[in-house]
Amino acid sequence: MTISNNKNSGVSRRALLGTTAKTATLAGLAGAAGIGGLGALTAGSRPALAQERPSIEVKPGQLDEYYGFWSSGQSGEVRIFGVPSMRELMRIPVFNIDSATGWGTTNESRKILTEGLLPETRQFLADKGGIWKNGDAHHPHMSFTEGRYDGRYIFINDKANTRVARIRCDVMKTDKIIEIPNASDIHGLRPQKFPRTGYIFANGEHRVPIPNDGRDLNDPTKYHAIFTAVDGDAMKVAWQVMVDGNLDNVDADYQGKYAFSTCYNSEEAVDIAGMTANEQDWVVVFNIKRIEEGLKKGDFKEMGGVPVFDGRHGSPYTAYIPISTSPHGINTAPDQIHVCINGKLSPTVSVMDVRKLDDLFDGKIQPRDVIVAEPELGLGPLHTAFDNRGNAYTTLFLDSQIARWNIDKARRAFAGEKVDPIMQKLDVHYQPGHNHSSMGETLDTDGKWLVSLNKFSKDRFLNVGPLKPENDQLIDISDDKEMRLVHDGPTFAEPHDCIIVKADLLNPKSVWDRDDPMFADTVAMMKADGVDPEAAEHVFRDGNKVRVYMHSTAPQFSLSEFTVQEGDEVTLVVTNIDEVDDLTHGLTIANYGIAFEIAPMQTASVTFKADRPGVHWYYCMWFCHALHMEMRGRMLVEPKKRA
Ligand code: K7E
Ligand code: CUA
Repeated sequence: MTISNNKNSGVSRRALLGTTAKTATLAGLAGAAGIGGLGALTAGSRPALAQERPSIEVKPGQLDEYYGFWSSGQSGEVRIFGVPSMRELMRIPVFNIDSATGWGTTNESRKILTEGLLPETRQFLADKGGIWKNGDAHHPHMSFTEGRYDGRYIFINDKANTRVARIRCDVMKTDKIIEIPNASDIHGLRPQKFPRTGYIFANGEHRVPIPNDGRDLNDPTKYHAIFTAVDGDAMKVAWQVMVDGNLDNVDADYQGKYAFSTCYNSEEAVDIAGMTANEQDWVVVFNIKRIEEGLKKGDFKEMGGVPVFDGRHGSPYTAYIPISTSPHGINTAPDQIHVCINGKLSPTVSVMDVRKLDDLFDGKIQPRDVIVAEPELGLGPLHTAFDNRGNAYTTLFLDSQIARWNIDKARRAFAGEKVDPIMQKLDVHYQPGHNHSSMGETLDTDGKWLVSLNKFSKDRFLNVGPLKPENDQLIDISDDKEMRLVHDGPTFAEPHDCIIVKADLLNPKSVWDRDDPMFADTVAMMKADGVDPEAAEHVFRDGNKVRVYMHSTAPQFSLSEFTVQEGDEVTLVVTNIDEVDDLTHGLTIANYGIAFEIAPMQTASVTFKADRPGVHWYYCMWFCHALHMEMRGRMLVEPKKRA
């Protein structure tokens, strides 16, 4: 835990006055153990604040108040954190390959990784193991019902291989991944907030020819960027819109009428100089109701098997609002009115009033009329978060600061009143990208915590070589007078974004249901073979196809050996019949590249070619019992008779 308060050395007078008596009492009670659980944070220097601000210390045996869902950029996974302790609790493999859980190895995960691929991608991957091995996951967001998190799913983008994934929050596992046709490189992603999710809005960032099959290679005027609405229940593309420029980030309103994306490269250039030549780019607004009507009327072109609307300038389905060149993040405030468009190359945040969008689409006002504030905050504004008191928190990438500002004051200043919307700037370390406040993208925003996801950690941690961790800093925003930096949290490559969700909204299972869809196919196969998962052992041969069934119960696999012939195609199915919280087994087959998790009451399977004769021990790799080392058996692979 690091204490750093650069800009905030002063203890507020109110805090001091208000808590001295309580502090004395509590100090007496807690004795040497520290005051009110904040001993570590205040380190004796600022005991007076301990009573007023929320505690970041979560003592051994205590639970965090919030789940944090962190993306992991080029690591391709999602990580679950506890907030405010900032402890990493779990990793959810999504687009990556995972050695511990067998994601990418098991039949169940490979089905999820392959079923949503486009035919041309499947063909491309045919001689490369059949699945992508990397992803670039930026934007994790939970499903909504009427503007509130509903605990069903987390959705996340893959910029590297143009995919959208869904994670089931009841088991914290990825259950669907689809590749998006026509688009290239899904970046911005947000769920519809109202009436429910509903749509997942996903921005294809880079412009490419459609189809991208070798035509128009060097004719950028024929490249296009594609906005996609995914049906988040079916995990299928509902519709797409072709736009001008590049698409960057996206958000939706609280009314269910509009989605909006930041666009850069209105020049439609292919190099940096060209992309930043214009003074202005834009936000493109998508009129969901009109698009749905257009869908009924058939006012679209079918491309790549999905309906695509022409949303370029002049389209009835979109509106283009000029913004200073290369805006980046876009964030809807929980006041349900204001949308903050972060300037990036401009020191400003442009604030749009969503109530004006109907008039814009009806031609009653001009595009810039929807902008109601444009505070100048500092250099490199990238993303904005919100509290429950009308304040906004904008990351300043170049200034390495968070600017806290008041939306109402920014509106009044824009209207000509002499008022400064900026309340405080807090140094962060260093170069923040996203920030996120507790429940801050929902109607339940609570104004307690803010996480600043900083791209550089430089000198904040022990030196670990040329590649440094990022630094996710926790900031207490509960007091309007003073934001306080309370914790440095190193992370591996590279969380771009996170959400912070009240823990009581989620209640994941500790033991799998036997009828879970995740392994339903495998259980159906088992049934067809007449296998009872509780039974000890079964080996079925069908020509050179062999199906081996066993179960695990600490500290044994029900099969201590099985024999196959070199060249057999072996499907190994393991069911963990330990119906005990936290009693996960795993199965590794030595020198076969096979390892996977089998959590309580889960069935997992793997299919492989037994093309390596010899004795191959399979062993449990999840430490489960005093006799865990003995939890193993032999796969005997008989060599082919050689001439
Ligand atoms: Cu700003 Cu991909 Cu959300 Cu990174 S994006 S920071
Ligand atoms: Cu089962 Cu270790």
